[in-house]
Amino acid sequence: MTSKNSKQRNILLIPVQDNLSHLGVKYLHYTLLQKGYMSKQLFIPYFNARKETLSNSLKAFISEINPLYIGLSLTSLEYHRSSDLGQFLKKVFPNIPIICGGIHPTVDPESCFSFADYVMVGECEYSLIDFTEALINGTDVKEVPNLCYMENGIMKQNPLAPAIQDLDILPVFDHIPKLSFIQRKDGTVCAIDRKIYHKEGRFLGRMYEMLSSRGCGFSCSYCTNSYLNKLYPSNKRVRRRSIQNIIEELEKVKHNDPEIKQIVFHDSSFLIGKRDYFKEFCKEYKEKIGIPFIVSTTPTSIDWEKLMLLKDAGVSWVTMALQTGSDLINKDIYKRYSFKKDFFKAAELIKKARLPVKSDVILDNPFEKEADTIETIETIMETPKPCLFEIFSLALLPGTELYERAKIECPDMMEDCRGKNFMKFKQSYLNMLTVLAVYLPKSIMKKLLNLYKANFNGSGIFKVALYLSKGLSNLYFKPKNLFYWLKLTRGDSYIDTFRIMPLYVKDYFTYRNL
Ligand code: B12
Ligand code: SF4
Repeated sequence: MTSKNSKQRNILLIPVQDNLSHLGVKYLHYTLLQKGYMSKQLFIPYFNARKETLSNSLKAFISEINPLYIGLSLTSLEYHRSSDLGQFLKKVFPNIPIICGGIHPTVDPESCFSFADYVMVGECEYSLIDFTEALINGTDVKEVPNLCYMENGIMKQNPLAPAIQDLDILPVFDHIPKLSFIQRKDGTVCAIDRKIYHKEGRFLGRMYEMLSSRGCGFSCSYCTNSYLNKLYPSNKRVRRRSIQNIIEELEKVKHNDPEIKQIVFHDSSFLIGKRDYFKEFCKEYKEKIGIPFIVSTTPTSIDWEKLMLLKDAGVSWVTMALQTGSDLINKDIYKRYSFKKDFFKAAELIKKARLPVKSDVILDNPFEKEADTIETIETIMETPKPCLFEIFSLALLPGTELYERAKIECPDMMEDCRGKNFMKFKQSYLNMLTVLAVYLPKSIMKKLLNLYKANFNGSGIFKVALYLSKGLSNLYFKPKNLFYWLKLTRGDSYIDTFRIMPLYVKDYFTYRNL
């Protein structure tokens, strides 16, 4: 049994990303606090091991709190940053154990032992409590579920604890997270209060990001959800929180920061599920929260009734990914059973509801032929404007079905996804055309595409036309599209559009995504 006093040792959790939007660590931090442990969360958006001012103040902060252990959380994107941080911490604080977790350690635990003493896979709210208790009590951590450790140079992996089925048992959050700190650009580390959160958080700290469920109804071959579905085969695909539990969190959040302008539900497939649940959710949300909100889903789960319920409750937009305009790639390569016709049907309904289309596309797929990418471009051209597509470069993530397939079928096209910038796609003519299709009128795009088809290797005329169109798009069509897109998210009101704009401008230029 852990005594009350021994619980007073600090624990330090660091999400190794360049912003303050981390839900997984928030869950760990709040669960530790709920159980009476002294967890502290530290954000390090500007961390750079080579900058002395940054590392010295980090050293001073960690020495002062002298944590029992340091927990790092990372996606594959943050692998190199985490490795730099972990090695720096090991050098300065050789006696403080480092444990890491998150989606990258879950899919590729072994790769994290170069900078961590322990790795945890899967959902870890309760296994991290077990780990903490074992450290405090001096018992063997090697019994802790989900834990991986090294023994004689070989990685040992303990059995997984079952994933949490009743999400309502988890603590509800605050908008300005409790006992949380940030290392600012000048190196100083300070506690996060509302003023600092509004300066440093994404969207001027005026958006509240949350999850109303875990999991996804789909199992696309490139996505780590396909890996998680295999890791937890007996899980329900989508585990939902009760409506009361979601509303309780949002009421607390609204009270905590009355300046919140937008709620973002990061659920992978918000609209999959029973219709009655949505009816009830939209009614309660409208009555008790009433702040504009954003959801994501797959095109196949959008219908008129659900859209109307969402619109009435104040939805700003519904993100629904296209990924590729090629049905063949969706079906055979991505195992994503949402096709072009589903996308267009949903896009038309969204247009009819006077909401803007927001979608995602994946480029740089080694399995895609030129004709497939052209289909994507043509699908974007046909999408009702104003629309917004976020364009990502495919990362072959370890553990996913597509990764395993690519290893066999196109080994020379494999690249290390650790540290890969998902937002940076290859600079090919077709990729450039894909981006232009989002903003340029169909008539101009048709001419460009015809020129491309006629002059495969990019003739002089094609290049001139392409770069002129790019200039025109950047100077006129893109800003116009973005403005009218934003206006539709605000019920077509100019006043509300100008009011919300400052939230997006800084973020758009910093992170290049919404
Ligand atoms: C919500 C979400 C976002 C949100 C918030 C992200 C965040 N950092 O919280 C936003 C929109 C900002 C976002 C952005 C992006 N995301 Co995202 N996102 C998700 C999503 C849908 C859910 C994540 C989540 O909150 N899950 C619920 C929590 C509870 O789970 P969790 O974070 O995994 O944490 C648990 C465990 O991992 C573990 N754990 C976590 N940290 C630690 C630390 C320690 C010490 C321990 C012991 C345990 C532990 O315990 C936690 C509690 O159970 C996932 C899909 C997925 N299945 O995870 C993708 C996912 C994480 N995103 C992904 C990507 C690629 C991105 C983007 C690059 C854009 C894009 N292409 O989607 C950007 C940039 C990310 C960034 N680092 O800033 C990938 C990452 C793949 C990879 N291997 O790196 C995922 C897995 C989706 C996918 N495509 O497969 N994302
Ligand atoms: S629909 Fe999205 S979140 Fe769900 S498995 Fe496919 S890519 Fe992943």
